[in-house]
Amino acid sequence: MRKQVVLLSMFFSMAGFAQTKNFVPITEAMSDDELVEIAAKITPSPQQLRWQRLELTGFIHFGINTFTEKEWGNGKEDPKIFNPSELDARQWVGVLKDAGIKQVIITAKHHDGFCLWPTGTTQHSVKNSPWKQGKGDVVKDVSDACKELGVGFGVYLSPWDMNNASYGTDAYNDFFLEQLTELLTQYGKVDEIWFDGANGEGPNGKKQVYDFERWYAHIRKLQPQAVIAISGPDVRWVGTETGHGREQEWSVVPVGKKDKFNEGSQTKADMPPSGNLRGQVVGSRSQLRNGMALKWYPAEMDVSIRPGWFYHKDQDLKVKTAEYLKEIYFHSVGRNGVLLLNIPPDKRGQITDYDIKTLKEWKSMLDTIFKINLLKDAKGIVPKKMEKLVDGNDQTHISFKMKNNNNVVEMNLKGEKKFNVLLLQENITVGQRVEKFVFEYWENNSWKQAAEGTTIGFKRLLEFPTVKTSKVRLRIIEARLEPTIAEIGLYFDKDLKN
Ligand code: FUL
Repeated sequence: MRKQVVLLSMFFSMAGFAQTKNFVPITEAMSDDELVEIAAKITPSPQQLRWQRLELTGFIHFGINTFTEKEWGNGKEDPKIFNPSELDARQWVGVLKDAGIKQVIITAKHHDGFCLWPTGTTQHSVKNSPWKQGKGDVVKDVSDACKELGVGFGVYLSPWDMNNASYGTDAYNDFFLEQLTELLTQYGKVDEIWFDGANGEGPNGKKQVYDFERWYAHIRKLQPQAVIAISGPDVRWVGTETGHGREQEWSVVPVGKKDKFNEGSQTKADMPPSGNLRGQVVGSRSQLRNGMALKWYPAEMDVSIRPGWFYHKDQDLKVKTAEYLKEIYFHSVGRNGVLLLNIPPDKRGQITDYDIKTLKEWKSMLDTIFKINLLKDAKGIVPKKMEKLVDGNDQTHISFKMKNNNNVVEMNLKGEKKFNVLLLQENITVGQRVEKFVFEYWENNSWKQAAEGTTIGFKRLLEFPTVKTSKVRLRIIEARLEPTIAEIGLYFDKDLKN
């Protein structure tokens, strides 16, 4: 019996289930110190942790808008215009996978209400289009490709539906639940469900009060491993659609207080974030009291590789450059977030060579920068044993006791090295704790500052003017509780202009 208990608890701690607490209610009686400590001990759920570690996820916007070349339809489009000549979902997933993307989300239904799968809930779907004589299923093609290529699979299902006659009435919430049931039972494992925040009028001019709570419970029952994003409880919208996150990005934020910032479509979402989502900082010490609870609610940065979310021929020459995507990577993944990069297929149903070229260049740029960690063979001065910091494992760490001034990592590089990129990671299975740090190098018998920052979180990347030295140190200046540093890396980006 005892053995069983021990084995069980070992299993739970290995699987990351033990001590997982991603939500803690707070009261006014709690002191500031108590709040800070609570915030420092909140950790991601296993679903959130898996999602965070993906770093790069991809969006595919494809649907009726691809054929009208519009960003938003009106729900009155004739399904007959949906007719891709060479739709190849394997190409989509393959191109994204080659770019380093680990999970792909397809717009199963956008605001116009047209469904990319042959749903039984409405006639407004691929089954009434000429594509494959109405026998096609884009959602299946994408989920099959994801499974075949070992990429996560997700669906975007727009709550706003400009086509369905029941929109604006209670019946629509049932209709939507049915659509969810189909998507969550007919395509195997689903890793992410993405609910858009947009809530406009339906065909009868009415707005819908979404029954998010019921939908969430349904998803948890049918696909418990999935994260529910944006108008959902697991993943928070960073507040822009530019792909750039905040320099200070906290994964623990106050939630649950209705205020002017979450009026509208998200008010029904359970525990919406409190305070200004678009604000400079969300979740700093002074903001912890803004809600009814503190919650692990990490940020996602969504952006399209083109100006629009859907394909438009006249944007072929406006595909973002690899150089700009690199900046986005540093400002999303490198700012404690997950990047959701949209790559829209064209009318043929293929990702164009313009997008592919950029993606290839981007991937090769990042691979080149992060190929060699110059600290790999460094010798720890303080602490002497620094292997855990360079073992490539984000769940092994070295912890520091701030109170005893034990807040420094000092390392000797093997000879003089040249670098301009710093990578830091906290072990978020313990919590997010660092509030301020500096990174210094030894030159002319003194320490000089190369970079400084506030939060680290799952991953922090910083660029700075090239430095040449044989000794470096990281000093943690402020933290919510003993920081647990999981990884440190130094790299040289030859293309960095400084
Ligand atoms: C927005 C939508 O209105 C856009 O069309 C797009 O789907 C984007 C990802 O979310 O809110």
